Order: sequence, then C-alpha cells, then structure tokens
Amino acid sequence: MKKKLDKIANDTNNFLKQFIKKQKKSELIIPMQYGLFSGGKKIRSKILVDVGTMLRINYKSLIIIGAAVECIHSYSLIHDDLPCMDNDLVRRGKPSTHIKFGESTAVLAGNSLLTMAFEILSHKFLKITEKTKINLINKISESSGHLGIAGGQYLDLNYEHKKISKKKIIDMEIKKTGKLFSFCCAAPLIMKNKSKKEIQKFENIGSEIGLLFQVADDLIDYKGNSLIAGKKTGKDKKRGKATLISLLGHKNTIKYANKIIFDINQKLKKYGTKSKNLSKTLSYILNRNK
Ligand code: GRG
Repeated sequence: MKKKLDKIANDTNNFLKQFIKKQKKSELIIPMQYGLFSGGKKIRSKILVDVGTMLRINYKSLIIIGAAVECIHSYSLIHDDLPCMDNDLVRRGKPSTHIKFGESTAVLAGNSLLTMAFEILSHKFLKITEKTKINLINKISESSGHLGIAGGQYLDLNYEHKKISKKKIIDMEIKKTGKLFSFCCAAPLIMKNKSKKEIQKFENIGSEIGLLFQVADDLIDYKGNSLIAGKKTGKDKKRGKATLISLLGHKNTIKYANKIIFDINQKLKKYGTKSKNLSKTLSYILNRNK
C-alpha cells in the first residue's frame, strides 16, 4: 500500500513539476511549489487511481486529474494555516507557507494553485472529450465552493466554542474534507459517462471516505505525535473545535470510524476483487499517524 501511494505521489509530483516548468516564470512560482511539494501524501490521488483502475481508466489520465485535485488540496492547506483561519505555524514538518513567505504571498499562491487546477483539467494533453472536461470542471468547482470545501471551512470556524449536534458536525466534515474525496470517486464514472444515479452512489462513497479521513485526522490531533504528524497536535481541544471526539469521546469515535469502513466495504462488495485496493486504502486512512 505504502509503495503504491509513494509511486502515485512521485508520478503526480513529476507531472506537476513538468507542467510548471512549461509555464512562464513568475514570483509566485516558488511559494506555490513550496505549498505543493513539501511532502503531502497524495491520498486523494490514490483514491482516484483506486476507483479509476476499477473502471479500467488509463493511469496517466488519472494522474493528471489527481494533480488538479492536489493543487486544490494544497491551496486549501495554505489558506487553512493563515492567521484568519486556523493560524498554524507548521505544516508537513515545515514552516507554513505564510510564515515562510508572508501572508499576502500565501493568499496569492493559494489562489494561483486553485486556478492551476482548472488550467490542468482544461489542457489539451488530457486526452478526454471537451464535454467530459466540462463535467469534471463542473464537479470539482462544486466540491470546492460554498457547498464544499469553502462552505465546510466556514462552518468549522463558526462552530468553535459551541455545542454542535452530531448531524451538524458530520455535515461540516463532509463538506470541508469529504467533497474533494467525492470528486475523486465520481471523476472516473464521469469519464465513463455513467448514469447520474451511479455517479451519485460513488459521490456518497467519497463523502464517507472523506469523513473517515477527517475523523482519522481528528484522532491524530487528539493522540498523535506532533513530530510524526508534522504539525502541532492537541489543537482542536484548545480551540474548542467541534469534532466527533469532543462529542462522542475517543473510544466511541474509533468505533464510529470502523463502522464507516464496514459500511463502505459492504457497498464495495458487489465489485468483488476489483475494489480490493480501495478497501486497503480505507484501512490505511484510519491507521495512519500522519
Ligand atoms: C480550497 C476551495 C478552498 C477553500 C479554502 C481554508 C479552506 C477554504 C479550507 C480548509 C479545508 C481543510 C484544510 C480541510 C482539512 C482537510 C485535511 C484533513 C487535510 C489534511 O490532508 P492530508 O493529511 O494532507 O492529506 P497532506 O499533507 O498529506 O497533503
């Protein structure tokens, strides 16, 4: 599993390096590269490759689409660390982008990574029909905006120091983290022109994977080692973040996470051995320590 993930990370980084190299230079390239290449796991690309391989989509296209996803993901991390958001000084074991380059540069580098995702998806080297490109861009935009990452982040900040119901916490975590995973699960079906119903089914699986990922992230914050995690831990409690751990406790949250895995695996059963890689990725997500 780790070997496959590292290969995907490597291929994605190589693609992005080449893509940036072919562009005209600008002052923002260095902070953008800092946000992109400072050691992210590329787990979203792995999910995309797992689902895409189930549908026999060629690896190269999956890496290109994953690269666009990773641009949006890196953008969200740069902005998440800003003083007006979670105010984090360290990310992936290194100074956050705004600590290294200043706040305004970090905002602009983040924005440029967002738009780079659309440059990648609309580029001619992605050998899919124009219609499919538009459908992918439509879905990834929806996942990133007020109904997705940005909206979820708004709720996350708004819920601090408040008593929030389980339903609302789950909705917030699915938006903030789950929607990008939904895109990764839906993209291969969009590429294969599957029905709306089938696409929705995989979007729902993606939301559950994202929720699992966020719960695992909260568990790392609760009990993890900051040196291994590459970021400060124990922050959620201090900031009064509304998490499932704060509501259900540590033990019940682990049970809840295992139940998510069980439910997803039930849904994947009908795909037989083709879904084996995706199932393995789920266990990795829960058991990771960074
Ligand atoms: C990006 C559209 C957009 C808006 C910005 C700041 C913000 C609004 C959203 C923040 C969302 C956020 C940071 C959610 C947390 C998701 C999460 C658990 C990130 C950690 O992901 P990993 O562990 O990171 O995959 P690596 O370092 O491995 O890449």
